[in-house]
Amino acid sequence: MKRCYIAFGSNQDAPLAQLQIARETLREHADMQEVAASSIYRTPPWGFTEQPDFYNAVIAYDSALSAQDLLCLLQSIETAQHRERPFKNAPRTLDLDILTYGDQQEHTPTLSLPHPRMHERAFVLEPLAEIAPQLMIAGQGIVADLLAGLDCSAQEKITVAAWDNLAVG
Ligand code: PH2
Ligand code: MG
Ligand code: MG
Repeated sequence: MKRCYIAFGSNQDAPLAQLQIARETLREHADMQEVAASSIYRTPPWGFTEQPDFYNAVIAYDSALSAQDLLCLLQSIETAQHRERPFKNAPRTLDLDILTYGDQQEHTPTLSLPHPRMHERAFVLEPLAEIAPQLMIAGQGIVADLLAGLDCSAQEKITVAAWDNLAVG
């Protein structure tokens, strides 16, 4: 089993429900064991800014899949939830990104580990720091230290009963 951290994001078509459905799909998968879930945060769009606020969270899993098979699984969940890719950083029903996969480092056209931009994104690091503040990001540093250099003032941790009450497991 490998410990991995997956970033969840949505800003289209009932984002909170999109995150919840994706989480429940992964909880039902035989090769994925949920270990810890962050709260959900409402975050301003980064990159292409003319779009609605996002809802972001990070969940830790122990996975029996290879990183490549995990990527395929996440893409199949995105597709099932009607993810479209009209342009870079476009609004999306669901984005599931592998942040880290054990201590694996790889850079191929389809998969980069650790995620190459995670260390500069408050919408990733604030939820990640809730569940893994001491996680070391290869080549970048410790999550809590990376977060300390970022402005999180426009992000808001929100209360979502269906999400917060789902016991880990
Ligand atoms: N994802 C992006 C681009 N911009 N901004 C926020 N706030 N949250 C995201 O998940 C996000 C983004 C590309 O994956
Ligand atoms: Mg992304
Ligand atoms: Mg993605």
